[in-house]
Amino acid sequence: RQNPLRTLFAQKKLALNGWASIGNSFLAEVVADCGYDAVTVDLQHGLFSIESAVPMLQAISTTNAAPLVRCSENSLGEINKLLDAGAYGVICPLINSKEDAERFVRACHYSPRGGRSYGPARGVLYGGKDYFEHANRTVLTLAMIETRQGLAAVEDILSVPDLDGIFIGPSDLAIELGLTPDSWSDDKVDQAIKHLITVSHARGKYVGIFCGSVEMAERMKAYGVDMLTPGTDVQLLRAETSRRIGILRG
Ligand code: 3PY
Ligand code: MG
Repeated sequence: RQNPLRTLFAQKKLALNGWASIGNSFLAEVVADCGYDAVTVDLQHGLFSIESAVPMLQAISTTNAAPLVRCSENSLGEINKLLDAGAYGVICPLINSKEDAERFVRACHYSPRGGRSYGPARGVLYGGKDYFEHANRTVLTLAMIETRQGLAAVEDILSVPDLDGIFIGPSDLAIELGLTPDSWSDDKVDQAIKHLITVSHARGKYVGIFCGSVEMAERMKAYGVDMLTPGTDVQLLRAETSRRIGILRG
């Protein structure tokens, strides 16, 4: 099975990525069924672990959305398990250097491109019997740039051949720039984001970004990012629930 995100990226079409941060398969299925092109199971800030991530990936794979994960850290063991569970792409938080990026992409690829160990338990169910033949070119690798160190080292990070692109974390980036985590519209953050998009696209690498508001998502669409996340499941649930309660109490 091909990675539908790679097809969209090749066609230069914007991919919309849902964010599953509640450790429940039904919730992940609902998010994926909303019409996203991909859904990311978030093991970094989602309050759950691999045992919950597996049924979430199963749920997402009942839809056409590409199943992605954000690993909790740059760890071969965890990344291997998540790929074995059928993830078709990995977003790795806090990539600060070329060495971090190399370590990350090595975990995502079989030899000779990397050091991924063989045992794709569910990967073959989702990816097909020929999983091993195509896994190295199917799995998408996105390094999160969300620190001052990462921002400064982005050209080096982008020089890693097997890295498909970056995923910008605007909240951590804002904190690192001395601002509050919701300062997505601040000029300093905006300038950093524009710079990251320009240098990545100049090197033919993809750019994904997390957006804390619809306004930000529209701005990022106009900036030409390849993939955007319009909020987490929790944020969207809260926003619409609060809106309805507001109307009814109003
Ligand atoms: C950030 O904004 O720092 C993120 O990691 C978004 O997911
Ligand atoms: Mg972050």
